[in-house]
Amino acid sequence: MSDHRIAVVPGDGIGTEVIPAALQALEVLGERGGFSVELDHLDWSCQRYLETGRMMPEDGLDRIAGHDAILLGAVGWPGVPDHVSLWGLLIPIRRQFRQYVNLRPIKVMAGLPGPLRDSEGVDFVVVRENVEGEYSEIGGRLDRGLPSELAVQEAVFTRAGVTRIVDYAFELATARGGSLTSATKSNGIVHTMPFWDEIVRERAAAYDVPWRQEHIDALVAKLVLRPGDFDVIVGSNLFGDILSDLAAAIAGSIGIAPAANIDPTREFPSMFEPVHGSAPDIAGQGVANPLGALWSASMMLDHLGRHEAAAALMTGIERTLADGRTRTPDLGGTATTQELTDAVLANLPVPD
Ligand code: GGG
Repeated sequence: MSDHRIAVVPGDGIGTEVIPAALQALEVLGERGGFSVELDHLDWSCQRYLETGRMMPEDGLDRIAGHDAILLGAVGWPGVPDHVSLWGLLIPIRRQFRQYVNLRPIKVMAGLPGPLRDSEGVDFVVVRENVEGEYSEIGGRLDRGLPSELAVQEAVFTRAGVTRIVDYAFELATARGGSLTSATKSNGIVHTMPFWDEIVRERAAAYDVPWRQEHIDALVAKLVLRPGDFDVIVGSNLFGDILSDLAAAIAGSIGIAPAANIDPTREFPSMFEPVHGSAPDIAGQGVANPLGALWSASMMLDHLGRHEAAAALMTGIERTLADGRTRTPDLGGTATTQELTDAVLANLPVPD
């Protein structure tokens, strides 16, 4: 019997190119660390949707509910509307498995300066609320195709949902010895955002953490001007998604950014995925950056209690970037996905 059972969903486009890199790393680290990983490969994707009308089988979630973790590549492909692919796969997994935290750390690493002037040493985490908020099925469209056509989309914020994500973010800021910034827009969005702000203020009283709130428009400007001022940023589903793409760009490329969709209760498997999407423009060329998938695999190892292996993989990534000789095109180089993966594995620290 294996130590860890992982559901592997490469998905679409470059997801199918970067997930093999993560699996290669898991194999090497398992051999070195004396643990075994059993992989269940699942073809859930837009291709499957085009063939069967479903992104995943009807009982898909039941099939993976007992796994220890899910490793996902990317979702989305031209010809399948993005809301169909997202709501047919990624969002049901996040919701059904109560993965209410989407943790998206970012660091400006030595050897990979970001596009901003003052970004050396930037190291912050976006804590994105992952199961409610602006991503909601409540709403509808009327008078399709008529001049009177209209669309209504409701956002859903619950006291329990906001409280638990805000608590998670304050606890993370406490553990990091840092600060918390809450992303809001309570000047324009007059019901849900003042509610969010009230709960942040209430929960702040329980922690000894410096904190502030920023309207999302001012926050993105400050992130560009002074990214070093931030430590933990907590935001709603939509704000957190936008902030984490910006964070990845500050660090040099969305290709390196990882994400962990976590059920902190551990009742259900958590899911680990690079932040980037399926990138149809470069898919099939073998040049996708595997670092986001590798960093996500490191977060998965940490979640599974394989802290040494997780740290070794991060060291491999950091050394490879610092060395600078092997870079995929998004990082300004000409290396392939396989060459960059091999470089990271060659840069793993020698085990004791
Ligand atoms: N690897 C993540 C991925 O494929 N993301 C596609 C996407 O559009 N995600 C939107 C979201 O995370 O809400």
